Amino acid sequence: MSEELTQIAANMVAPGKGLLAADESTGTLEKRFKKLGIECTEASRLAYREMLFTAPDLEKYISGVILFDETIRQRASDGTPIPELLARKGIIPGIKVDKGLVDLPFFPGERFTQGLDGLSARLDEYREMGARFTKWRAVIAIGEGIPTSQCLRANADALARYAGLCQVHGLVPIVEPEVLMDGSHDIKTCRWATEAALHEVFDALTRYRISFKEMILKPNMVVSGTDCSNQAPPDEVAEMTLACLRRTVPVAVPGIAFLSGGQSDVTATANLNAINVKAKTLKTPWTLTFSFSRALQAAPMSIWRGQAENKAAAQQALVRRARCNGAAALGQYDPGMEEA
Ligand code: 5MM
Repeated sequence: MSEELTQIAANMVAPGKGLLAADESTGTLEKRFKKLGIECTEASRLAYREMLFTAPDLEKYISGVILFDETIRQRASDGTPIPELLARKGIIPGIKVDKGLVDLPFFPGERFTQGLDGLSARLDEYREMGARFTKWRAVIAIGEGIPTSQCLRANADALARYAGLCQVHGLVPIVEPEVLMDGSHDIKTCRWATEAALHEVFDALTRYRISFKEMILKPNMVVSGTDCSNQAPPDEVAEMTLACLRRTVPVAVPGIAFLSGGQSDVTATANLNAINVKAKTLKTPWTLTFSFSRALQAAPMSIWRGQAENKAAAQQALVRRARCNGAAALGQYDPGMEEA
């Protein structure tokens, strides 16, 4: 089992490839559809996701797709189960297994992730359906007096217990501690919070005896807060992000796949590229790639708008973003690729 998981983790971060996060819960997808006037029904969610997954050449740049519970149970219009449709293209099916966020009592503004109860049985079911990796997202907010050590520890412990269950059930865990961009804080504050979060996460993973070579880390990039008047350029994002990772992430972790966190799609690509350019000079040990949701889907979703006649153009937009991010994962992105 261990060798199989090590191989799956390596394939998830194959050179020039990354992950498509399509695991929006129904409420999140509904909000995104609503902004574009797209009706949100079980059928429209399936049509949208089938459009994404059947995009020609997607497999050249996308190693795996993170699915939502509803989607992994659905069938494409030709009757093929969605996980099988992906596997036939050489894309590894994955599944989000957390059950969302709840307020942390007595800690205003902080939340923790639920979903450990009954997880063992769900993991067996998902593996049977074809999933080979999983994802659990913890959310850390920056604000006055937060994050607190209690919030960091509660979330890190849950991530570690989730990761252990996945590894014994034959699934590679993606460990996602997301420090949110929301706020007017500067990049140094994000660096501090991200370093504290990652330190706590790897402390918990060590205490719970998690195998580092059988997991993928999905962190935020270290960036300026959304409302900060001084937005750090890609060079500074790369410097701060790598400084933070080098102080916290063990060499045995095979890959780091960043979330986009609300950055624009082109900004996320430029930052990922700068990170990889700098990583080469520092000879960092991990593959540094993407596991984007919004930064891959914003363009195709706004083109598709629920209309079958927009499918081909939406798929082209998705594959363009995937190609640009695949290049950025190698440190070979050029803004000219946006026009190609
Ligand atoms: C797709 O969004 C995922 C969470 O969805 P819910 O909040 O609806 O459960 C999320 O975990 C996502 O995978 C990551 O945050 C990466 O997405 P971005 O948009 O930050 O790249």
